[in-house]
Amino acid sequence: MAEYVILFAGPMGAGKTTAIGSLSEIGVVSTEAANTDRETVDKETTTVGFDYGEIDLDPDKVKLYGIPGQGRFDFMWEILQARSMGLIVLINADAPEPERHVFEQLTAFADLARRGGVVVGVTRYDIQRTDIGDRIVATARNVLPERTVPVFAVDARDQEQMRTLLLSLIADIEIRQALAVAGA
Ligand SMILES: Nc1nc2c(ncn2[C@@H]2O[C@H](COP(=O)(O)OP(=O)(O)OP(=O)(O)O)[C@@H](O)[C@H]2O)c(=O)[nH]1
Ligand SMILES: [Mg+2]
Repeated sequence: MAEYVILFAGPMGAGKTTAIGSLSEIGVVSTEAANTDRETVDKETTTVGFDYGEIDLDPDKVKLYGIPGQGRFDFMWEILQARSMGLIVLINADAPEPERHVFEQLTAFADLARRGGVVVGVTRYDIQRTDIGDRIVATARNVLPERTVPVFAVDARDQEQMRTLLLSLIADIEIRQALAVAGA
């Protein structure tokens, strides 16, 4: 049995809090406050501390942490990054320049992405279907040329889709651990 600590990062409104709510088997601990930046994302609340949830993927136990998308809370990022083994970057397809967010998030969490596993989930694709897939893949290759970064279109509200994303991340972490043990 292994215990994994997974970090959800991404811009405001990408669905980090929603995704942790979809996945968690315990009541999610979240720190939502009124959103005073309705111009960037028009939703009522935003995360100001972090989200926390847990899921058992027999035999493994997974701890899920979500951080705020608003940059001014970025002191939390370093603390949680150091504790994490895998990174899920969520990007909302309906944001302006979604690939810029991919660049910013993968650059901010490059240490974790290199040390652990990493996947990208593109959310809200049903709201705005664009040709951003290629641009997101190209941006991820630019930031992390030594890594293969899987990119999925997901709905953060959908438990099954979020499980698929999480399981692919855990497979990535396990493969890399096995390769490290084998000295590859
Ligand atoms: N239509 C649609 N809505 C989605 C999808 N994924 C997430 N959402 C919605 O988008 C919103 C995302 O909000 P949050 O989960 O608060 O986003 P967040 O990333 O935690 O944002 P901050 O904490 O403010 O950084 C919620 O209203 C979700 O229900 C999707 O694929 N399609
Ligand atoms: Mg949130």
